[in-house]
Amino acid sequence: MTASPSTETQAVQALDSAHFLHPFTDHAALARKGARVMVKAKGIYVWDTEGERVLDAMSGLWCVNVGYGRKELADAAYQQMMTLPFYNAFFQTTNEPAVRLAARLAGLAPQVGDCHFDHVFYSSSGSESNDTNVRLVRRYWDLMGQPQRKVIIGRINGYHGSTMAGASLGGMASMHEQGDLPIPGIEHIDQPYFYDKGKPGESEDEFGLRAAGWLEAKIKEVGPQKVAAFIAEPVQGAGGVIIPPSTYWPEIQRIVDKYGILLISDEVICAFGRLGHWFAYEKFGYRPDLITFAKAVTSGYVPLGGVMVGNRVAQTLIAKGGEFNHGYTYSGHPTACAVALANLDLIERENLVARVKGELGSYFSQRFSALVEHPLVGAAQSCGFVAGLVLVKDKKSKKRFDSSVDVGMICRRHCFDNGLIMRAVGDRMIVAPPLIMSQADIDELMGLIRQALDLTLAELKSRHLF
Ligand code: PXG
Repeated sequence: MTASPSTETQAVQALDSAHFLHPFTDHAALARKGARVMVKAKGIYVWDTEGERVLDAMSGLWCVNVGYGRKELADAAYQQMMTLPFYNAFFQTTNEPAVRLAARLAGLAPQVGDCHFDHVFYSSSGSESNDTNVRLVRRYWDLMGQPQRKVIIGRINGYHGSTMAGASLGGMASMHEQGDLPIPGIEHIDQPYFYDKGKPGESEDEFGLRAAGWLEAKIKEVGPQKVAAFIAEPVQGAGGVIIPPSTYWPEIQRIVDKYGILLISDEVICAFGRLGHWFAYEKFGYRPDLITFAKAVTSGYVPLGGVMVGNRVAQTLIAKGGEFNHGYTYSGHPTACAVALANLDLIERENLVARVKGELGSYFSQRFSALVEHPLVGAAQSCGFVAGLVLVKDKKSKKRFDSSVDVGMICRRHCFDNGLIMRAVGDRMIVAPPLIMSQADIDELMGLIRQALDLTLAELKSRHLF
């Protein structure tokens, strides 16, 4: 990035700090530095006002699965806006894109055992969708004559959004600190992070069973009759790309079955091809009752989210529920749904799900896991097109950097200054690139990551921190 931006850029930066309160941002610090102003994007790249190009290995924010600049999506939005840009679905009306999308999504969610999805409830984001989940879960148990089942169990470092319910279901300590969260009725168990929490001599599979056991312990602690649901991401995304051991999900399924509680699979990041499946529960073989989706359903081109409502909940709600007093102005937004349909067409036509599951995913995984050879990298793993590595001070002893070093932020700065967008979560560096990446794009990405790691190592050495 150029040291001193143009006067035009500086003018935008000044307006930005005068008026725009950014999400998850230290506003005073940003005002001192000035935000980078992004102006255009194409394929896997984004450009700023200074003409600098960056490879966007985070797909916007885990969402631009089909890449940037897809005319088909702009055309779909234009057509729908000129026909019926918006109409509500509250008062006995519907619209064709919302109906077609619901049916299409139902068709894409595979039936596993008695787990079957015929219905969709729409929102405009992942956070709203998880608020909907809380409403649905509580309504379900009321209708089942068990209104005492109110408690929802989530996980430490899980991310389920930023509304009161979303932030509460999530397990981010920094979010809970602000605003007296979580709200009552939400409990958390620890995350299945083997590198961090595995005991010496314990195998990954043994650890997976132990980590799932924390759910059973929490259910017993709360009282099985009070627990309504467990919510989790198939692979924790914002928590640092924590890929669970293969034993974890089957054991979670056994436990939720044993206690009859609902299972919510928050697939806001993991669905729509990211893990090589339309929906991620299929990959891990579990049977959710509710699935949260958002982001890549439209590849982020317009906001849309929702909940896939499994038959256990949907049938009860429909048969016994009467009016469900919940919904959003934009539930079933025709333009958003039309863009989603065009996006699903693109994913299908370009075989993106199969590409991630097949050769390209294997190539990505092989190249990413090779990063473990770098002196700074303690472990590097991927699952489909999400990947995370941990930066360590000493590989042998697994010694980590002191949090005051903020090693992830050092690495992120070197990425950002050298043409790569990669996220830092504590001492973990993570990527979730667009699914359209070619083998050559993957090679370029890996080269940029290595370069950033080398620059980070050089800086740490020069500061006598390594
Ligand atoms: N669930 C999951 C699993 C998510 O990843 C949400 C819900 C909330 O979605 P909305 O659309 O309300 O933002 C998310 C969002 C990050 C980051 O820094 C991740 C998300 C959002 C913002 C930042 O990795 N995920």
